[in-house]
Amino acid sequence: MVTRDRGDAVLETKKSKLKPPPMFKVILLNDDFTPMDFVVAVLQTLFSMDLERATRVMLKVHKEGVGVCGVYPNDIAVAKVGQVVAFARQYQHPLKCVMEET
Ligand code: TYC
Repeated sequence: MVTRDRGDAVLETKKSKLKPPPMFKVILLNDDFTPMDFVVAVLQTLFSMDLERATRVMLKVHKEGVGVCGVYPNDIAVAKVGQVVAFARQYQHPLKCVMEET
């Protein structure tokens, strides 16, 4: 592609052949047993949310069934899901966490 700047210099630019990496939503699912304050702690600890945002996301999951914790490249999303599930199981909570391509 040829473009000209205001001083009429010619700039050769090429279309990048690199696709942006696929991105994945990390999603929390509701259940009837995991305590609300545990879910809030998960969102604060593993997703760096402040108390207000963590509470808002937890209540969305509680009311609507699902909520997004964050959007990450594949390897980070896999690690986050693993951390959530490992943390929950450590305390015998059935909390579910999945990932989904955006
Ligand atoms: N529904 C749970 C309760 O009433 C709270 C909860 C919220 C559980 C979000 C999981 O991802 C979740 N204790």
